[in-house]
Amino acid sequence: MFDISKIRADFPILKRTVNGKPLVYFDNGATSQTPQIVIDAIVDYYSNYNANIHRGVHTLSQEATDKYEEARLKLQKHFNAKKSHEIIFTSGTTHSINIVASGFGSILKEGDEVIVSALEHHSNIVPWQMLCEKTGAVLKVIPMNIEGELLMDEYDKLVSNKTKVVFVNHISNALGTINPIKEIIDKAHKVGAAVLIDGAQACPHIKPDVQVLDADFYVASAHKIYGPTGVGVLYGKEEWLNKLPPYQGGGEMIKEVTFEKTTYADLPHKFEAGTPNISGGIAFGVAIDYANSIGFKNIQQQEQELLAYATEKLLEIDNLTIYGTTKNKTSVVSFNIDGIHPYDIGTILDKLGVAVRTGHHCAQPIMAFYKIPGTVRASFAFYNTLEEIDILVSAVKKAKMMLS
Ligand code: 7TS
Repeated sequence: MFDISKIRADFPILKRTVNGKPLVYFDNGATSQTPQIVIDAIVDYYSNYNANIHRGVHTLSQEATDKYEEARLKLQKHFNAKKSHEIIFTSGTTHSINIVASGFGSILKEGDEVIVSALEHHSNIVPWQMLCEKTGAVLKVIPMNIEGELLMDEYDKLVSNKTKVVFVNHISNALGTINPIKEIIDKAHKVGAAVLIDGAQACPHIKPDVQVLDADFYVASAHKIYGPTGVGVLYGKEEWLNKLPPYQGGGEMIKEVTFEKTTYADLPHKFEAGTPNISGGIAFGVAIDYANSIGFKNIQQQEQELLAYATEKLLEIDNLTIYGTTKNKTSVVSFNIDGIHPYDIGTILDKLGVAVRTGHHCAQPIMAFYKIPGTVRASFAFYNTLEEIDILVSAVKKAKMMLS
């Protein structure tokens, strides 16, 4: 049973007030909130077994190593990776994408093509542009329509034998669109191209199965999946991870070092140079356990109810436009009111205790498509309620009155 008051009690931050009002946290797309059980895992690590991993013979180091590797196994199971060494701990989605994009620097040749979508976060654009500058590869873009959907007919025209890698998000952060990634992957594979899926916005809502998807790379950040900041995951098929060169050199990623030549460690360590975010990795595993204990079906059901209600109520406000109107979307409502800057609405909402994100959401090409500077984005999680949406709607009405 989905008991919302019990669930909300898991998140201590939801009890706080902001500007004298109860916090209404609708910025889950930027970072989700953290349940007590995840906070406890971090405190437990620093209180009881803080030590470096993979090196000590002493008890604390072994305990820390065991817990960290246990977290890797939890992620392997969650994403359904074939092998645990296909799970690389990173500092987050941005880091994961940079590892892959930079690795393709040794594979791409001048004139090769790479394909991105119009719906990407800057994290999944800029590293690839840097790669194109370095290699002479050409960046092609799958365009979008006014609903915020990718034009798959156009994608069909872009994919060719020149295509070497395709990188798209599973879900758009600015609009909430769920992209047809299975179709994108299958079509790319027909021409032998690799596919990276940016799952940063998907993983809070969906349990991805990397084997069913047949994704070559799938990346995400713990802090959007009820875990801590500073830790993320790069799933990569073994064959691809073996093909890519290491991203960073340093301790723990080597087999043998001499001044003449260094040989690299096997997976996953080849991509995990230096001391990682140990407590973060362990807490990531706990967060994944927590999300699974709620159940992704329950998460989606609650969020879809919130999305439908918020969409209906916000559209009752005159001169309010919602961007991202596809039926196939997650719990994100990105909107503007004619003649009012999103930042001004966000500032008034904050005075009323409602946290939203305003601006271009690190997706400037989407804003350019709609010819707007940005939007107000309310992004909901399963611990949000219909009552909170009523508070948002009346706060937006108040802001509109004050700013018109
Ligand atoms: N990709 C997508 C689709 C994202 O939404 C984000 C962060 C990133 C990559 C980068 O993740 P990071 O953890 O490495 O920073 N998105 C947002 C957002 O929508 N608001 O703040 C951060």
